Amino acid sequence: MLFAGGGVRTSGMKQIKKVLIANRGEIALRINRACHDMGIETVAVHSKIDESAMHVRLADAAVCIGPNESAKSYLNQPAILMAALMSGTDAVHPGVGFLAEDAGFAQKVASHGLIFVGPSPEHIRMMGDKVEARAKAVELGLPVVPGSDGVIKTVEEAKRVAAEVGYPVLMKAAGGGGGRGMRVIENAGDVADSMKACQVEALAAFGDDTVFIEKYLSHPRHIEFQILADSHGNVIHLGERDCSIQRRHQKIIEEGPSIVLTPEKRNKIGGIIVDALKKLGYLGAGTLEFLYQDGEFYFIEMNTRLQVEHPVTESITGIDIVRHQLRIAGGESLPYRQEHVRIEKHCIECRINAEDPISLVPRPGKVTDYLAPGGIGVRVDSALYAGYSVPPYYDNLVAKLVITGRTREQCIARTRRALKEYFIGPLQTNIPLHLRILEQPEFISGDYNIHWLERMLERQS
Ligand code: MV4
Repeated sequence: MLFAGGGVRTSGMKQIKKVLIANRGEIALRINRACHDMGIETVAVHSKIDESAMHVRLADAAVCIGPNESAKSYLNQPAILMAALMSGTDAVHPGVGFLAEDAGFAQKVASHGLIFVGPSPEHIRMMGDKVEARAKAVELGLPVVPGSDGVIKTVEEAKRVAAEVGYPVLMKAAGGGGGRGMRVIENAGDVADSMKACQVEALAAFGDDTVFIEKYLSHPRHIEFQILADSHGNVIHLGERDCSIQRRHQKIIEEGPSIVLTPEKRNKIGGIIVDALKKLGYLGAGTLEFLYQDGEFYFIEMNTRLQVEHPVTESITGIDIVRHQLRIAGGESLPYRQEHVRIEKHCIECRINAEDPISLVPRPGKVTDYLAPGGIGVRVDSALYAGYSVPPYYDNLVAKLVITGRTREQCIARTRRALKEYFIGPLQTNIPLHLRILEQPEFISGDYNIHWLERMLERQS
C-alpha cells in the first residue's frame, strides 16, 4: 500500500499471543492488565530486588534480567532480548521510561524478529533530537515557537536570531527535554556567557552540545495531545491533557480536558495534528507537547511512547490506549474514526510519590498497612501492596490516583475525598501536597500555568 507520506508499508497482520513487558511498577501492571483483558500471555522481567514485585506476581512468567541497578537490569538490552527469545514472546512492550524511547533497542527488537510495541526506530530517533523534531514539525504544518531554523553554531548567529524573535529567548539543547540544558537569555549582553553555559551543561548531560533558540514564553500552560495511528493510514487524536501543575519538571497533577480550550479550539489543533501525523506516516501511540499561551499553541516536543498520564485520556474518552497499542502492533486497524471520539468526562490524575513532604527527597520503605480508595470514578494504578518494600533504586512514583467525574467540579470533590481515603502506612507521600493544591482558589478556578505550583509553594513556605 502506498501512503501520502511516501512510505511503502506491508499490511502485515500478526496475532500477538505473548508479550514481554520490559518495565516494572505500576506501568508494567497496566500493560499486564491490557494483555490479560485481550487473552495475551505475559512475561515479566525483573531485577533481583523486584523478585517480589507485583508485576512479577501477576505476569504469566517472569525472568530475572540482572542486579538492582537499572543500568544492569531494566536497561540491559541483551538480557531483555534473550528473555524475549527464550520465553517465546512475539512482542516487546517497553512501557514508559527505561528503553521506551531508545531507537537502537526498538531496532534490535525488530531485527530479532520480534514486534516492538511502538513507532519505527526512525521516528523515535527523529523526535529525540529536538532540533530535528522542530524542523519536522514546521514541515508538517504544526505551529512552533518562533526561533532558529536549525542549530545555532556561533554567538553572532545566536544574537542575530535573538534580535529577530525578540528578547527574552530560551536557548535549548538538541538532546534535551525534561528541562535540562536550557537557559533564558534576557539581552544581547548575556548571549555569549549563557551560550557557553548551555553548551557545557548539554555536553555533560547528553554528550552533545548542539543548541537552538526559541522565543521565551513567560506564562504558558503545558497542554499535550494524545494520538493513535495504525498501519493502514488511520490517525485519530484523543483530546488533550493539561500538565501545567509541575515542580522542577516533575508533573504532579494532570487533568483533561483543559479548562482553557473550547471544542472549536480543540478540533482545530486536533485536525492539524492528525494531518501532520498522517504525512509523517507515524505508527502507534504518541503525544505532542505544546505550550499554550494567550490563545495560541506552540509545538515543543513529541513523545513517541505511552505516557504516565495516559489514564487521563482513557478516562475522558473511554478508549483503552494500551489495548490499541497492542492491536496496532499486531497490524489491526483502529476501530474508531475521529467522529467516534467523544470527550464526555473530566479527569484528574494525582501522582503519588514516596517522598518527604517538606524536602521532597525520595523516601522508599516498607508498606505495612495499605488501603486504596474506591467508589465511583476512582481508579488506582499502583503496584503497592501491604508487606511490599518500595526499593530505593527506581522512580519514587508509587501510585496514580485517577479520578473521573461528569464535571470538573465533581471531579475535584471526588479527588479530595479519595486522597483522604488513601492510606499507605507508614510511608511519607505527597498526598498532603495534593490536598493543598486542590484547595487553592487558582486550581479550583483553573487559573494556573507551568509556574503556578512553584510560586504557590514559595509564597506559602
Ligand atoms: C519552553 C518554555 C518557555 N518558552 N520553551 C521545559 C522542558 C521542555 N520540555 C520545554 N520546557 C519549556 N520550554 C519556550 N520557548 C518553558 C518551558 C518550561 C516548561 C515546559 C513545560 C512544563 C514545565 C515547564 C517548566 C519550566 C519551563
